[in-house]
Amino acid sequence: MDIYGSIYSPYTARAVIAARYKKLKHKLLKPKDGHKSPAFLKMNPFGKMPVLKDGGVTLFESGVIVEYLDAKYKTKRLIPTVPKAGAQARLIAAVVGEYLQPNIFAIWHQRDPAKRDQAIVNEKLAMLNTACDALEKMISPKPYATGAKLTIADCYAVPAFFWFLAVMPMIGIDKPLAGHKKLAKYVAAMKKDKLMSAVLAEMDAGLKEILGQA
Ligand SMILES: N[C@@H](CCC(=O)N[C@@H](CS)C(=O)NCC(=O)O)C(=O)O
Repeated sequence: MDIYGSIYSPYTARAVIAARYKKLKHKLLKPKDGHKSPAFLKMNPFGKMPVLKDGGVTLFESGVIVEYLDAKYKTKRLIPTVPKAGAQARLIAAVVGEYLQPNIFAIWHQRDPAKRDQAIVNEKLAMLNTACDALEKMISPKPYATGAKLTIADCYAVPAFFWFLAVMPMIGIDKPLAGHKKLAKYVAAMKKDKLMSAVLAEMDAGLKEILGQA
């Protein structure tokens, strides 16, 4: 199967983590003529990464891709089949996807001090704080977000916290998880995890490249 995208994208990283965890043979490809080319727009009319091609199946939207992979390739489930555990994992993923990731990117767009709108930054910081407070209560870093096994929650949370830790210093917040001990413990554990540490290193290299620091 092919995943089109770049791993620095937290959305692409969700799909890549899912595929790697399940040991699915796949290639991560950059769209040949960019993600706004007619060929790419045929796969995703919104021109966004990731896109998955699995035989005759073409999908976009990272959450849909992760769920598809889990439903089709049932070994190493990402969404626990027990309803309560499945809901807990999905809920963490939903909070990250709805309340953490978008606000991190909103602040990323304010990273240039010369163009910064501090009112937007303050508003988004407050929303991020609420999201972190919620996740602090939901995550059990043992070592994964819901316990001993990697789930969909980690597919979402690990890339999001990578971006969180990268972006907050850009607005002068050097220890963004100082007030959230469980989240800090989770992030530290994920940095030591074999699969996740490789993804994090690749995301870091990708981010440095887009920032021109590579
Ligand atoms: N809801 C989409 C969001 C995908 C998304 O926003 N991807 C970004 C990369 S981080 C992208 O491709 N942006 C390019 C653009 O909007 O032109 C998903 O979950 O897959």
